[in-house]
Amino acid sequence: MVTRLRKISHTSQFRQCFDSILCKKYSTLTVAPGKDYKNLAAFHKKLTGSKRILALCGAGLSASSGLPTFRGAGGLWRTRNATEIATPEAFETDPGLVWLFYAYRRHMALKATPNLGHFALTALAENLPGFLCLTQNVDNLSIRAAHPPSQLRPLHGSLFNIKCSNPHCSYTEKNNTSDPLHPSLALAALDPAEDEPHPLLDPSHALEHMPAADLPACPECKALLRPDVVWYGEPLDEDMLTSVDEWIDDAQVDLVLVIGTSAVVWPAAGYIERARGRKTSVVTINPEAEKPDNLRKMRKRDFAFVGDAAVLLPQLLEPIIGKPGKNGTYKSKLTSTPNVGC
Ligand code: BJW
Ligand code: ZN
Repeated sequence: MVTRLRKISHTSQFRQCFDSILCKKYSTLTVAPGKDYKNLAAFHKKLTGSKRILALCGAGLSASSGLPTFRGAGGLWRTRNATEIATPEAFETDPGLVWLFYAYRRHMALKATPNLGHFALTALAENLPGFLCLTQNVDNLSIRAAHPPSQLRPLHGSLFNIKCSNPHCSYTEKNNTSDPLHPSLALAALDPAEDEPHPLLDPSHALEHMPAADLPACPECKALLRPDVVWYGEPLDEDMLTSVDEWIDDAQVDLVLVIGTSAVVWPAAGYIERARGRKTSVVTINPEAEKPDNLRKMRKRDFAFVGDAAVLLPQLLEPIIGKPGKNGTYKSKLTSTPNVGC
């Protein structure tokens, strides 16, 4: 029965891929944005009339916390594209390199702090029970900004969850924030002197090949451990996708916030159009929001705001969440909690 359900659900993930291809094919048929597409007052009017809001967040939300994005500037790690390393194939070929990449990102995420964009979304969740936030980010910054877990779906997993790479072994660790995670990954947890590049980011600093036997191993079956994140070609968590589908189907979604994401990765990107009803507005919050590709996808009710999500979100959401306090957060209950797992 479970296998059958999984098959159906995998089929639905594949169907979303086909939908994306159709969407691209017919995207030239969509209409241009309306004249008010960057009008803050018009957006505030839509926002305050919204009961159900869905957000899709990406790496740009954490950019002003100092964490690099995946694509475009900042998407290079040593000489490789980050998107090439985040794959099962890369892990099979060179697990040591992939582990160093993740160990470095764990270190950077632990050093980073949530920004006003994360806190503004937390405040929106606290003020609006009909708000659901889908994040593609694995840095735990939304959790650390005290975003209520019941209103957050970390679609691509977490840097701080570990699992066994053996598909027949169910070993997992939640919220493991050890840094370094393992002695073999100590280089990733190093803090170089100011003005000096991190040795891992300096391509002229050669990396010794790390034999698999030196890497973190499963205490139960001795296979390699791996980060519990979703790589290309891997299915997203079934139960989480079901809960998102159910939430979307429950009632009309009034507003979709597309925050700091290139929205090219599926099934995440599919939720933007999946949630669109006759009266839904989609608002893009991104330094590239006015690029022709985005404007072409927009409909009359949609909005686009160009800039840093950490600056824009507090302004855009102000009618619901108010202004941040002196310490930059909203109300006293919002505190950064570095070691809370998801
Ligand atoms: C700012 C800013 C500031 C900068 N403020 N903004 C063809 C069609 C459709 C789908 C497919 C297809 N071929 C293959 C697929 C499927 C594939 C896919 O989508 N590929 C596309 C690339 C085409 N998808 C998958 O494989 C998914 N699985 C799947 O489909 O399973 C099906 C299945 C069923 C049954 C059995 C088996 C399988 C899995 C996708 C997993 C993605 N994984 C990664 C790595 C996660 C772990 C990690 O973090 O290391 O997720 S890849 C990477 O991309 C990561 C991100 O979460 C994700 C999205 O990136 P994001 O966040 O949008 O970042 P960027 O860099 O792209 O954009 C940043 C944006 O911020 C930019 O726009 C900037 O302008 C902006 N910005 N500063 C606001 N201050
Ligand atoms: Zn195992």
